[in-house]
Amino acid sequence: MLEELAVPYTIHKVDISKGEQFTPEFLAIAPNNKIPAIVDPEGPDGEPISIFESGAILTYLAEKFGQFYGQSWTERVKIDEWLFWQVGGFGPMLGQNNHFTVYAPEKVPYAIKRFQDESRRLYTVLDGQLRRQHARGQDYVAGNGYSIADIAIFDWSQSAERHLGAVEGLPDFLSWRALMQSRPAVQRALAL
Ligand SMILES: N[C@@H](CCC(=O)N[C@@H](CS)C(=O)NCC(=O)O)C(=O)O
Repeated sequence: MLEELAVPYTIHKVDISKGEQFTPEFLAIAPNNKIPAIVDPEGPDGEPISIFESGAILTYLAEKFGQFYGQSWTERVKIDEWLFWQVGGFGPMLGQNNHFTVYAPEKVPYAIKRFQDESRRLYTVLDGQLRRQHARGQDYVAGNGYSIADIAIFDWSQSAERHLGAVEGLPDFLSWRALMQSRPAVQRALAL
């Protein structure tokens, strides 16, 4: 999002494998001890503001800079649907998929199947939405252009092969992901 906006920013690495998300300094801005979080020294009314939760960060930046959040109330509602879908479903379910298939010290077949099935369902829902968007001449997930919904969904989708095994039967998803990967700002961000 920051690369797309072309605004200046400084990255502070928080190494969650070393527990740095539990330091008092980080908890002061992110009480849920999860990345990402930001501090904007020029927040509302010129005062600094800290923000945690990726959806809140994206809507804040979209509103502050007036970009990637549609042109009408209706369009914003459509973008919100897919932004909330990501933060409430896609992200958490793929996270649980990763946890039980990759990190869990004990292999629990029920949990692995549960979250792999749910991942497949969510990717299929996303593929269907993109098919509807493509049918109305739109390349992106929601509304009438590139938005914070695409930005939110893209990062997890980079690991679709790991979540699903084989990415097959999702043609509209794959063409959208390739389009996202071709964006210069996305390439710059990934290179970081
Ligand atoms: N709902 C949060 C989820 C963020 C999240 O899951 N962050 C993970 C890394 S991808 C994390 O910081 N985990 C550290 C921990 O759980 O202690 C958001 O969208 O910002």
